[in-house]
Order: sequence, then C-alpha cells, then structure tokens
Amino acid sequence: MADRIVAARVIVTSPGRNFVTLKIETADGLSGIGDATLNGRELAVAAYLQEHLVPLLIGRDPARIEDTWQYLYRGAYWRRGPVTMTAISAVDTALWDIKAKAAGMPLYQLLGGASREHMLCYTHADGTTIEHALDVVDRHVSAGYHAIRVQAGVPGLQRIYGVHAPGAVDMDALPAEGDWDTAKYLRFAPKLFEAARLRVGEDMHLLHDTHHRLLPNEAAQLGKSLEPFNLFWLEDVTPAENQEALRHVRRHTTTPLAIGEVFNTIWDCQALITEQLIDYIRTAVVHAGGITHLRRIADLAALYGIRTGCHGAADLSPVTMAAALHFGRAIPNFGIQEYSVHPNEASEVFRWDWRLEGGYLFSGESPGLGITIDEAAAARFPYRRAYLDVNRLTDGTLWNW
Ligand code: EZ4
Ligand code: CO
Repeated sequence: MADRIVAARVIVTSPGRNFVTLKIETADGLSGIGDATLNGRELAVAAYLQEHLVPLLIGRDPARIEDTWQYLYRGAYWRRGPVTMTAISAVDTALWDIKAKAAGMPLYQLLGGASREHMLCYTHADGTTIEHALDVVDRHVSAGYHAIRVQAGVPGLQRIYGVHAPGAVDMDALPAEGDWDTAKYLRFAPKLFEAARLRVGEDMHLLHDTHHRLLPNEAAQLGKSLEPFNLFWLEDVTPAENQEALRHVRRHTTTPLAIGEVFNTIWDCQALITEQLIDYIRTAVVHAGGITHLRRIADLAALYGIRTGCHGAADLSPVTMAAALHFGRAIPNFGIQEYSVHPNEASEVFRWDWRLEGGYLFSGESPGLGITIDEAAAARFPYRRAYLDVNRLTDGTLWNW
C-alpha cells in the first residue's frame, strides 16, 4: 500500500533571525522538511500552511509530488503571490526530501545526478565607504572566494541597502527608513567599481545589487557606465513587474543582468527569459514553488542560454541552501549561488551536510536534502517580529527599498 502523510507541523523559530519550517511525517516513519520563510511576513505563511494546507496534506500519498503541487496551486483558485507560493514551496521541498530518503539517495541523484561536483558561489562585501568595502573584499579574497558582491555607502546618504544588513538588526522595531538619491548613486557606482577592479585584479568575479532602485533609462546608464569594470552581473537594476522595461536596458548595455529574487512563478520571468532580456534568473526554491517549479523555470531558461543565480541571502534558511545545492548540482544551466553566512545560533537548530570549501559550495551525500531540524532547540528561540527596511527619496517620496 502507498505510504501516506500522517502529520505536518509548522515550526517558527528565531535563532538570530526568523525562520519558518514545515515538517512532514509519513506512516512509513519518514520525515522531510521545507523552508517557508518570507522575510518580514513570516507568520502569514505560517498561518497559510497551518490553517489551509496542513489539513489537505494529511492522508495524501507523499510520493505524488507533482499532483500535490498542482492540487495546491490550481486548487487555491487564487493563483501565485509570495505567501501562497512560499507555502507551496515548503510542501514541495519536504516531499522531495521524503522521496529522496525513501530512495536512499541524496536529492541531486533523483534530479538526474551530478552535472558538476561543486558550485561557484558569491558572498557579500558591504562597507560604509569604498575603503571599508574593499577591506571586506580583501578578507573574502583571503578566505578563498572567487566571486564577491560589492556594496558601499554613497556619500551624502545615511542608510542604504547592503550597508546595513537587512533584517539582522532592529528586531521588535518598526521598519527602518533609508534615504536615496539616484543621481548621487549613478555618479558614485563607477568609482566604487573602478577601485574594486583595481584592488582584486582581472580574475575575481565582481557583482553588484541595485535593489530595484532605478528607472529603466537610469538602469541603462548604469549598465553602460560599469562596462569597463567587467561585472559578473548587475542585479535588480529596475523592478520587473513590467518585464518589458528590461528591453530598453538590454538594448543599451552588455553588462550581464540578473533578476528574480522576488519572483514567485515562471510567469514573472516568462518575457525576461523568452526575449533573452537577462543573463541570470534569481528565483529561489523557497519563494518560487519549490524544486518542482524551479526546475520548470530553469528548463525554460536553459532553452535561451540563461543560467541560474539563486537568491541565497541569510534570510533564506539553511534548508533552502541544502535544496539549492542539490538543484544546482544536477541542472545543466547552473550559473552561480549566492551565499551569506547564517547566524551562529542557526546551527543549533539545523544540522546540515552541505559545506563551503575553497570558495565553492558542495552538496552533501546523505539521503534526502541532508538537513534536519531540532524542534527542542527551535523552541529555545521564540519568534520576534522583524521588518525589512523601507526607503525614501531625499524629498520624502516613498521609493523602492
Ligand atoms: O534584500 O534577502 O541579493 N540579495 C538581496 C537580499 C534581500 C533580502 C530580502 O529579504 O537582495 O539581501
Ligand atoms: Co538582491
């Protein structure tokens, strides 16, 4: 007789920052976990899972991953959206964990086996000034990284993205407010990358995140002005609800473009991919429908020579990192994986077998995702409300953070 799901629990914990995890258990005694963390809106997903999805899961055959995905997606009637899709992602990831454990294989084997042994990754160098950022760059170079994202404070602006770690500070407070002046930034960014390129030499990959702040023509100007410094990618130059806006950017610069950390379905990037308006797609297992849907996005991207660069900031839990590394190991069009160290306390709650070595990430070899959650340890770190920042232009206008 087919196995069936007998229990599903939502575990909310805050070891240094908030993480939401779904744990599914089966009658055959298997269990699997999936990340359900939506930074700044965590309890919305916890409630969606607890109130609406858990009752649908009990009694289902855990092996029917595709059918369960379709049931939760089509069956909601209300399609897409970050809360729904993060909840579906958690279920999907947990079911892949269970299927791989049932097969006695690490997940990447079920996804077709290894296309590579290790994954190129990039980490963050954030500084209040160019010199400060370059000191952090030096430390990452010494630690063996091959790719570094560089962000620095813009003279005249108090608090901008990257320079203050998002969500890591100000727990229990209302959203912090940043200030933004696009003209100042556009003058500053080439100076930062001229200095960074000079410091690291030709071989090191340099990346940068504009975090949705520019209008399409400003984005085109930035891409052009950074061309001499040969970036690996320029990320989120402009918000992409209007995917067509990227046509203008693309026509005017050859700087590689990466977009998609806030996307939650293939429909959010359909035009970006099929019109070849980007070079890297940043959708993540946790926010874009789990392994099942991310594979659909990656397969579409592969047809157009677009590679993956999955979101991997520290607010995506170690469970998402485990899933991303099995996924990245298997697919043909892996590009790069973002990597940001989790708070120390996270390793008291989660135990994982993936690792960083010599600037590369390695997936583990234990059956399933290779990560477990210690529920007693999780209970020692109760949830605390924490918002992401908001951002205003210097005249007070609310802008994109
Ligand atoms: O702002 O993960 O590329 N990484 C990023 C991140 C995101 C946060 C949002 O929760 O842009 O720092
Ligand atoms: Co980003």
